[in-house]
Amino acid sequence: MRYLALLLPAVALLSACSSQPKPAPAEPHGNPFKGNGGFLLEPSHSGAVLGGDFANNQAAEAFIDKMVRKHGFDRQQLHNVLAQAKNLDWIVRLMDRQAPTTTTQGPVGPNGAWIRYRSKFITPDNVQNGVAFWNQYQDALQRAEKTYGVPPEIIVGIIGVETRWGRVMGKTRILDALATLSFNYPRRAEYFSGELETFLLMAREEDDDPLELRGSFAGAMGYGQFMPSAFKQYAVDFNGDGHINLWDPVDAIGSVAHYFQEHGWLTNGTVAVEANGQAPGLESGFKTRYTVAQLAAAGLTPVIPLDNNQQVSLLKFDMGTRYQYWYGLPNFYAITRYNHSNHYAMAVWQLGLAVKQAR
Ligand SMILES: [Ca+2]
Repeated sequence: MRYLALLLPAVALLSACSSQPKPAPAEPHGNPFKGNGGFLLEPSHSGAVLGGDFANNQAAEAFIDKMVRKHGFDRQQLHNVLAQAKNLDWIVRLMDRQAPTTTTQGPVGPNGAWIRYRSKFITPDNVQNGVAFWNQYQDALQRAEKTYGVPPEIIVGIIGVETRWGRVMGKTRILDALATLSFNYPRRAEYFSGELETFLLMAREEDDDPLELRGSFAGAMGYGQFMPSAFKQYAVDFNGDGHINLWDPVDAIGSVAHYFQEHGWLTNGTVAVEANGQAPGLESGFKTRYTVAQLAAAGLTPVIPLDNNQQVSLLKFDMGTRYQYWYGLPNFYAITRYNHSNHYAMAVWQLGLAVKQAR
């Protein structure tokens, strides 16, 4: 259905112009891509120049050309929308600060890095807020587990770490964020212009006003902070109202669960198992692969038995005075598909478990 819908908009726009006797009534927050009595002009007949912050920006012009050619967007409407997009220099500065460098070697630990990270998320207030969310959306969480095989604690953990269950979903206009990163940030322009393309398609399909949607400075949206590409691939209409709305908690619950199902979540599998012992000489992280026997030879034993032939990753968490080692199982890796970070994945899981235990 989704793929079919993506192929149809050009046809839908044409038929909207030719078959409707009257223009659609104006809505107070109308979608600028729909209605308003606009003409679908041949590209060669629309010569208006892009104004606003991205005027004379060649990447923006090329993007508009592509959207007209590939997806049948109305050039004038795209000009109208993108002329209202703001170039936000602070986003470029933030992205540069987060850019990977080749000298990421941190200070010699242990210095408590994991304790500090965990304490941002696993707090009594946060756990209580998670309990309230779980109780309120219990039915949707159970239905998501039944449909996708992903348990409530993982969905609750993700939405908690991402947005504190909808409290912090971002206030940046998505259009401004994605236009800035597409047209004025060459290092990631290819990725972000793909996201902007998908974002505008989403707005058209879902009848959202692209000038109104807000989220993170990188363009992540809603309860689960989906990028537009994640919306396209994994978001679902889980409350059955005919629209996929990332700002609707029930749609977000189904979409997060679907994301995990598609990223290899193993139903009823655990996430990680703590180890007794220390293995300072071994490389660690979610990308590492060891057999349980290899780790036993290095001096680690699991606190609960693991299949000896199982492939695991070795996880190492800085507890301040020592390192805590864990066997990372496939479901730990699945959580890192949401955000490629050992700390992130462990915090999601432990927050979800803390909320579960507090219910
Ligand atoms: Ca929905």
